[in-house]
Amino acid sequence: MAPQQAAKPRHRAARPVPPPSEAILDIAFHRASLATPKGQSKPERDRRRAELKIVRAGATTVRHLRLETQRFLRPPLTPFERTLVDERFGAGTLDRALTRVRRAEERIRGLQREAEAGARRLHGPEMLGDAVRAYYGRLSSFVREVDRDLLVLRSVDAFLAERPKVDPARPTLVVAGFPNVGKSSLVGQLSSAQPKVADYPFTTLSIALGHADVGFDRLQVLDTPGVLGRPRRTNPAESEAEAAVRGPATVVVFLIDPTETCGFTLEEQEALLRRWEAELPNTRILPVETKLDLQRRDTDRLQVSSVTGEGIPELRRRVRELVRPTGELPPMEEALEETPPEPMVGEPPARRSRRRSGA
Ligand SMILES: Nc1nc2c(ncn2[C@@H]2O[C@H](COP(=O)(O)OP(=O)(O)OP(=O)(O)O)[C@@H](O)[C@H]2O)c(=O)[nH]1
Ligand SMILES: [Mg+2]
Repeated sequence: MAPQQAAKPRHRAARPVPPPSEAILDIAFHRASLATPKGQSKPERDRRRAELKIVRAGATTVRHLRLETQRFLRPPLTPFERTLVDERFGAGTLDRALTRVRRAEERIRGLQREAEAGARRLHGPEMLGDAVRAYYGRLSSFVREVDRDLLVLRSVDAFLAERPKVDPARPTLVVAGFPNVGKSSLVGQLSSAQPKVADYPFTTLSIALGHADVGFDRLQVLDTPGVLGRPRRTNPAESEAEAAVRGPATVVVFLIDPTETCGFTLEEQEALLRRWEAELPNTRILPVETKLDLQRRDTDRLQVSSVTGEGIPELRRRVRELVRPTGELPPMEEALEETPPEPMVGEPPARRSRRRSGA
C-alpha cells in the first residue's frame, strides 16, 4: 500500500506584511542606481555620480513619504472623518503619525544637503563610495523609524476608503437607536440606500449613506450600527454610530422598537434617548416608534412601519420641518438643480427645455 501522504494545507499561512520602508527604499535606491553622470574626466564623473545618487535617493524617498501623508492633508479630513478616525484609532493617533512622517521628511532633506556638501569635498571612487553607503545607511534608518507610523497611516486610509463620503455642507439625517430595532429597514424606506436587514443585532457594522429628496432638500441619510447605551463603550461599531450622532447630524431619528422583538427592553432604549437628549442639547432628536404593524400604541410619538409603509409620509414631513425649522427655502439655483421641474403632461418638447433652462 502506498504510504499515506500528509494532507496538504488548504490555505497558505498569511505572509507577514513587509514594512512600508522596504518598498520605499527599494524604489529610491533603484532610481539612484540609474544615475548616468556627465563629465569631462573620470574623477568628475565619479563625483557627479555620487552626488546624483545622494540627490535621487533622498528626493525619491521624500516624495514617497509625502504621498503617504498627502491623502490626509489635501483636502483635509472633514470634522466627521476626524471623529471617526479618533474613535477607531484613539484620539491623536493620526496626528502623531503625520507629524513623525513629516519630521522624517525634514530630517532626510537635511541629511541629503549634508551628504551633497560632503561629496563635493571628497576625491576618488573609494571615498565617494563610502560616503554614499554611509548616507544610504542613515537614510534607511530614518525611514525605518517611521514604519509603524506609515502602517497607521495606511490603516486609517483603508478605514476611510470603506466609509461613505458625507458632505458637511448638505443636511444630514442620522437614523440611530438600539441594535435590531429596524434602523436599516427605515433607511431603506426613506432613501436610495439598500442596507442589509436581518433579525439579529449588529447586522450593520459601519455607517452607510443614502439620499432622499425631502421637500426642496436632498438629504443625506445615514444608517448607523446599533448602540447599546452603556456608559463605557467597547464596541467599534457603536463608536461609529455615536460619531455620526455627534458629528454631521442635522436631525437624528431615534428609532425605538416598543415591541421589544429587537431583544432589548423599551426602558433600555428610553434611557439611551434620555442620555443623548441630555448630552446633545443642540441636536434635533426626533423619537420615532417602529414596527407599528405589530403593535399600535397610545402615544404622542410618531409611529411607523417599515413593512407596510404606514407613518412614513408623516415622518418625511416632520423631518422636512426639522431640517428647515423656520420654513426658509434653500437658494433658488440649488433648489432648481436638485429638483428639476417635472414636465407637464402633453407639454411640447421645445417649451419643456425653456422651462429647464430657467427662462
Ligand atoms: N414587523 C416589522 N418588522 C420590522 C420592521 N422594521 C424592521 N423589522 C425587522 O426587524 C429586524 C431588524 O431590522 P434591521 O432593519 O436590520 O434593524 P437594524 O436596527 O438596522 O439592526 P442592526 O443593524 O443590527 O442594528 C428585521 O428582521 C426586520 O425585518 C417593521 O416596521 N415591522
Ligand atoms: Mg442595520
